[in-house]
Amino acid sequence: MNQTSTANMSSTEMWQSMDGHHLHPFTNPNDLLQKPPRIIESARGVYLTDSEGNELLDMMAGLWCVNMGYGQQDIIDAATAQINQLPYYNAFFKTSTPPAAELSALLAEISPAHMHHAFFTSSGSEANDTVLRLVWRYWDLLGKPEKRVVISRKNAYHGSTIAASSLGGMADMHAQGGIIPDIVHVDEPNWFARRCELGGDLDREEFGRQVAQSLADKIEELGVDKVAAFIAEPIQGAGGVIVPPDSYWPEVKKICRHYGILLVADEVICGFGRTGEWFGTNYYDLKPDLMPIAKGLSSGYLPIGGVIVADHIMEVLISQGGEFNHGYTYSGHPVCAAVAIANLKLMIRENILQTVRESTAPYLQSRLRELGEHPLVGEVRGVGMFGALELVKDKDNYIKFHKDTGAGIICREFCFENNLVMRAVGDSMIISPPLILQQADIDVFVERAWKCLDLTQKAIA
Ligand code: PXG
Repeated sequence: MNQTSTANMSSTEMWQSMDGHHLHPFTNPNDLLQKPPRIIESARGVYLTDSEGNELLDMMAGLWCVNMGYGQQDIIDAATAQINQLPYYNAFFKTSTPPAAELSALLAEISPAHMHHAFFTSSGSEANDTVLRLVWRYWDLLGKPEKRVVISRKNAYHGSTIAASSLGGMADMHAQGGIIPDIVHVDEPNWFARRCELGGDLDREEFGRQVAQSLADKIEELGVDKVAAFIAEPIQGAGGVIVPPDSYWPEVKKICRHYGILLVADEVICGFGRTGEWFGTNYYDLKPDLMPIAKGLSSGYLPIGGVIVADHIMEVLISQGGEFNHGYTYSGHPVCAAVAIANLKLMIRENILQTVRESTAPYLQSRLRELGEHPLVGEVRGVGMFGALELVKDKDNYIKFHKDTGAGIICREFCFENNLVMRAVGDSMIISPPLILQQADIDVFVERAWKCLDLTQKAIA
């Protein structure tokens, strides 16, 4: 296939022709036969450059990960130095490497006060596979092997391996891959969606308490002796930037405590500054038992993830003895770890969390709310450097578009054409930009976004 000569092709056509051999993630291959992908060739700061020379404002930080932006020389230098020094060695069989050691110590410093250990993986999906093994191992060691069930939420995203996608609550993924046993799902705290279903008033905080209660009800239904853990993203990312009502997390925290089940806070997106804190867990004061991490840990420069483990779990692993039969070739990969260290040190040196909290996020959130005045936008959601604009048919009466309208996808395409990267989740237009975004970039974003909302409105009128 695609044996076409590349002699008279532009560089864009040449890459696109070669890309015909590439099976893309989460993509209908047929769509790419109709319209080949845009080729991204380089990037600096918060802007991407495609093969035609267009400069796109990247309001998604790649895929929720390039938190410190593109082209950070310190991170590039750290990778270069480490690949020269020691490109690979493992952490199995009682060995370690300086970067793996230093990164675990650095993470212990910035993690919540009761967490001092990290297991390393190459991705968030592997981190969540690790979570499942740790949860089961923990209860096993405590002599309660029947505590197996992990409760998650509908529309959660925890990754794409079989275990991670089972933990996730994406119906489309379950339809293709099935779901492994001992994982069940409860409702998500999606106030706007519920309000639209009801077509009217719904008290936000009361709704938050009700959804939290559905977790308690599920534990009672299953029997607490069967339930091992509850896993959730502090703020759902891929599900559509679902910011829970303020009442939700305090109730959930109480329920987990009351029933003595582990709380797993998936920090793959929320971690490393997205809320203006190191972790979403700090933002909501969750005190979790396990925290899967990835993405912003290295600002996406190299693949690395992990699980941060609470002290009381480590104590059980240590005191009960025995090998933890789990690990990946690249657990604690020295070059990836060196990149993560450089990224975290850069975040600390640039005081990025404080800048986000005190200046960038307040400005972003206030300008985002201006976009809420557009007739197509039924709800604006956002916290810190997270945002979502919910496109609706009738904002006064909370009526959504029919799903076949494809309002979100239409808007996303207009954004691309107008040099703006926003992600569409259904009809939610999502942003999760690099933390280094400047006010001038936010102004560019608002101007382009308003234009694309206008174009979308005209296209579907
Ligand atoms: N947990 C959460 C909360 C995530 O968002 C993962 C785990 C899995 O991480 P890896 O590194 O295995 O991909 C994620 C990943 C999207 C999108 O379209 C979101 C993610 C990945 C790919 C696409 O929004 N999140």
